[in-house]
Amino acid sequence: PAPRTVLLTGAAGGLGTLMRGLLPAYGYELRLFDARPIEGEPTAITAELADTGALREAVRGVDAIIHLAGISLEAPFAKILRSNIEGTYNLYEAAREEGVRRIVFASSNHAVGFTPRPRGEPPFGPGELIPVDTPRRPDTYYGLSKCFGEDLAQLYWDQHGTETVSVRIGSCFMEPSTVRMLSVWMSPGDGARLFHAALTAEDVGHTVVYGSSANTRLWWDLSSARALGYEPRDDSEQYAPGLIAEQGELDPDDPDHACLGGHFVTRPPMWPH
Ligand code: NAI
Ligand code: 15L
Repeated sequence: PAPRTVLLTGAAGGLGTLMRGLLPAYGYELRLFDARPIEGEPTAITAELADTGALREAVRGVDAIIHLAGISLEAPFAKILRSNIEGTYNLYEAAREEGVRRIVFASSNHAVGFTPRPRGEPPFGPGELIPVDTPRRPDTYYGLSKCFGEDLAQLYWDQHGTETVSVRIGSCFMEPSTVRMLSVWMSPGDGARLFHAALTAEDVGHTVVYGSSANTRLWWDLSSARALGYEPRDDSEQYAPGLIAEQGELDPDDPDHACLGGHFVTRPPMWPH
């Protein structure tokens, strides 16, 4: 049966807030979890991923989990270790103990951020798009923690039969705000479509997908996402003229623009907290 009650970790964050708005229309009842309280949501669980007791209670009785909680930018290793590595382990353990079968894990393009991006004129053909099985090349400790999450998901599938769809999200914001984002943008509507597909597709085992819209300037292969039933409806191209007029085309010889991870490979943005 399709999952109905879904735990959304990281529910107070940017993506969590977008998904709180969009996923209920698919029939999901969301249980919310975040270290930060959420205004207007008195039933949300306010706890750290380090609080294994709270986590175990939070996952009890849900049909599936969308795991967004974590540090979403670069940070000192000790912080990444606690929130993203140990935190994700704690979540998987809680899910195993409570018998939750399916997790959708918010991985990131930064797990493969040092991969050179396709060069030349878009749209890029099948031989040029970055496949999901390209070798991991994390661009930060942050990206490294997403590699860990993907490997943890594989272990929990092989060892315990816990299913995961790891979504290597590009940039999910209301609108693309940089020329790079024209290639990696995932509209919020497509994000909800992809999470819904990841929650409902059958026999996913551990599946890795890229998370983006069907952008004209797309850099990666969406076929594993489409195989889940995902049909993206959006394309960032309408924003291209304005952004290119403002910022110029990407120069592939500029180290800031040479790789999938963009400026994360040169000047990683730091988590402010
Ligand atoms: P965000 O930084 O806005 O939200 C993350 C949330 O996680 C915050 O509300 C924070 O309080 C919570 N959190 C952090 N550490 C925690 C801990 N130890 N225990 C409990 N809660 C904790 O990030 P955003 O943009 O909403 O991203 C959500 C997830 O998706 C993150 O895992 C991020 O790495 C991933 N992602 C997001 C992308 C995007 O375009 N928004 C792109 C690629 C990946
Ligand atoms: C990420 O992984 C970050 O969480 C998000 O804030 C964006 O910076 C995104 O990648 C990106 O690559 O644009």
